[in-house]
Amino acid sequence: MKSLFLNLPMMADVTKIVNDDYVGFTFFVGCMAMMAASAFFFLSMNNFDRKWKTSILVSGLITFIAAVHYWYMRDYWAAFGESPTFFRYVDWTLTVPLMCVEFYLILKVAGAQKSLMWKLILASVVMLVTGYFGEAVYTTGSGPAVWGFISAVAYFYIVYEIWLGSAKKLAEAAGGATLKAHKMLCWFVLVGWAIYPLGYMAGTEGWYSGLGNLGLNMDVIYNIGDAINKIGFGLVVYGAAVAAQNND
Ligand SMILES: *C/C=C(C)/C=C/C=C(C)/C=C/C1=C(C)CCCC1(C)C
Repeated sequence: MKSLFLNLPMMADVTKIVNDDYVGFTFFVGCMAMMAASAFFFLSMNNFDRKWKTSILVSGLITFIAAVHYWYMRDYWAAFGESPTFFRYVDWTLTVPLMCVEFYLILKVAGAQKSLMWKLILASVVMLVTGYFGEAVYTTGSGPAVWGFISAVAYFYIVYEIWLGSAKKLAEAAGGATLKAHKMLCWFVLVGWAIYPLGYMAGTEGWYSGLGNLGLNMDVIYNIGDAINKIGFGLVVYGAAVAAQNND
C-alpha cells in the first residue's frame, strides 16, 4: 500500500535551516526571544498601577511587533538567503517611535509635554527613512555614505535631546526611579543603538572594503542589536516600575 506521506508535496511548509547558517539561527532565536519577552511583559502588566502599566504595555508591544517581523524575516532569509531589508525597516519604523513614546511616558510625571515625544518620533523617522534610502535605494557609489550621514545627524539629535536637552532637565526634576530609568535608557540609545550603524557599514558599499570583509554579517549585527535594545530596554522599564512600586 502506498504511504500517505509519499503523496505530500516535495516542498515542506517549514523552510530548512542548515547547520552552518548562523545568520538564519540568529533570526530563529531572535524570534523566540521576542515572543518570550512579549509574554513576560503582557502577563506582568497587571501587577502595576496605572502610571507604569502603560509603560510595560508599550514594552510588550515593541517586542511583540518585533516577534511578528522576525517570523517573516526568518522565513525570508531561509527562502532567499538575502537580507529582509523591507521587513527590517517596517519593524524599526514601528518600534523605534514606540521607544520614543516610552521616554515620554516615563517623563510624564515630571511634566513632559507631547511636543517632546513628537520631536523624538520625527527625528527617529528621518533617521530610519534616510537609512533605508542608503541601504535599499541609493546603494551604489557614495549613496550609502551620504544617506548614512544624514541618518546619523538625526540619530545624534535624539542623543542630544535625551542626554542634554529638555528631556534631561525633566528627568532631573523628577529624580528617584524616573531619573534612574531615564539614565539607563539614555545609555541604550548612545551605546546600544550605535550597533546599528556598524551593521549598516557591514552591509553597504563604500566603507574602504567594508566591515563585511571582517566576516561580520549585517543581519547578525542587527539581530544582536534588536535583542539588546528591544528586550533590554523593556526590562529597564520593568525594573523601574518595580522600584517605583516598592517605594510607594
Ligand atoms: C528596535 C530597533 C531599533 C532600536 C533600531 C534602531 C536603529 C538605528 C539607531 C539605526 C541607525 C542608523 C544610523 C544611525 C546610520 C545608518 C543607518 C541606520 C538606519 C542603520
